[in-house]
Amino acid sequence: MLKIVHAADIHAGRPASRELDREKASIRRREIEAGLSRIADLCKRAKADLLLLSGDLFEHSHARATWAKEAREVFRSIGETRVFISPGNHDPLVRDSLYKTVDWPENVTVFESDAIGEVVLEDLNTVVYGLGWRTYLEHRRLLKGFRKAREGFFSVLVVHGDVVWNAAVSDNGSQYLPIHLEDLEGSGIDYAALGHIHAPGKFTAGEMTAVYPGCLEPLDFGDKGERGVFLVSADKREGEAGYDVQAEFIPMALRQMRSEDLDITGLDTLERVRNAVLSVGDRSTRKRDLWAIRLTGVVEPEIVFDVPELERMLGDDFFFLRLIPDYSPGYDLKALTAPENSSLEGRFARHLVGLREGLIAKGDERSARVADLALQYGLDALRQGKVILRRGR
Ligand SMILES: [Mn+2]
Repeated sequence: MLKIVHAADIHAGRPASRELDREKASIRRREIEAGLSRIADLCKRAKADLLLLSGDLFEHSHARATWAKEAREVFRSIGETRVFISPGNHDPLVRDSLYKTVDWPENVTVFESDAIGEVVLEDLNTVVYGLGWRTYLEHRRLLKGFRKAREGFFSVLVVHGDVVWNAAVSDNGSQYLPIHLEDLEGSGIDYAALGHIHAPGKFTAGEMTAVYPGCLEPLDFGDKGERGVFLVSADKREGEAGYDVQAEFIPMALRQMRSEDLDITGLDTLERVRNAVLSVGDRSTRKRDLWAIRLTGVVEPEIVFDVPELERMLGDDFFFLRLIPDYSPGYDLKALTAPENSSLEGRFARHLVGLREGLIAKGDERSARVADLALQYGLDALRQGKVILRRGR
């Protein structure tokens, strides 16, 4: 049985979000850089024959030469595992690429051409095909018409690219090496080791199994959920052509990105909001993960929470916390819009509520939302002499 560890999009060197303070940014950067050695540990434990790295291993403009030296030693430490790297859009084979300036160990193959190359591994009855990016954008459909050159081997393709799902409808002109499903289906490949999409996913096209392992560590707040690598095994089918391919997702990320809504209706002090925020998740995930918490609900109009201060108060409880105010002021619209209310506030509220309802009736949700905000800001201005921004940052 052939054993493969397949990873992509490590993005070593990537600077952490500017929102992180210096200490945490450097922790995070180090964690992302060290991802490769955790993958190597898995290769040793699983006795992997192959390690496939499908691009964006590092960021050309940010990766340190010292990281590349560490990476070289990590690869050397898994001498039993053959490593295949297909550079992507963040680590293309430009002139001063670390792929060219570092003396990589013998077990490492970097696909340096943007034409598909092949490496035949007779002892494993396997052929590995792959290609590398040479520029930061690649609009060419480089796999178009590709067909494996050899029969009778287990065939693997390593490539960083963008599967275009609706190619039959329109080729949307991806700038990230568009791959049409027919390019994979017609290739005769058994396993396509893809990279570029940061969420893990697996699909089949004909007899072929294709996997996007996703990024190793979440890199942006959009990268929610587990992140990791795929452990793949391939077995020749008894007495017939083809292989049974199993691809299992192995979570490996040290931290997760989390988003939650928190209803703070009725809370009237910073301390109470602080305690409510501390009811989200559990102690260990708060300490470990990067959180974005949206404060929703209805709050007394006079109350404005100092969100940066709140984040400071909670700084030790979360690895990282971003609070997004999105609550509404609890103006008593029923009393304000009552016909007998002849105050300026009353007339203003009746006008805006009427406007808003008209817009809702027309199905114009967006303008209705603007009218609602105008109502809140107007009432703030009339009652408190200032406009209060409760939303967004
Ligand atoms: Mn990437």
